[in-house]
Amino acid sequence: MKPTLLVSILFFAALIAQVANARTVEIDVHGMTCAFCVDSLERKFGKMESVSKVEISLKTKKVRLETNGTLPTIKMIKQTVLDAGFTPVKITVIGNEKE
Ligand SMILES: [Cu+2]
Repeated sequence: MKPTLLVSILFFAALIAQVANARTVEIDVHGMTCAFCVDSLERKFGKMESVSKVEISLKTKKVRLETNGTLPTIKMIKQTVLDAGFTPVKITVIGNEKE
């Protein structure tokens, strides 16, 4: 087997493993009232390496995170919301989390 082929097989295996670990976490946040609230949360979650996407709706008061693995943990998410000055009311994991 050519080394380049082996590398690409390994690459795809890693990619598939990552996709398999992908999950969406939805957080109902109490206390978000304006664009600045949204901005501060967006920034905090955006800084996290394992978070690939942050979507925040001021209308529904929901934060939706797309993550590449099992991080951040529910505990970390809760703490991040609390640190930003809001209350995480409910956290829902959509996807295949094995925690
Ligand atoms: Cu605000």
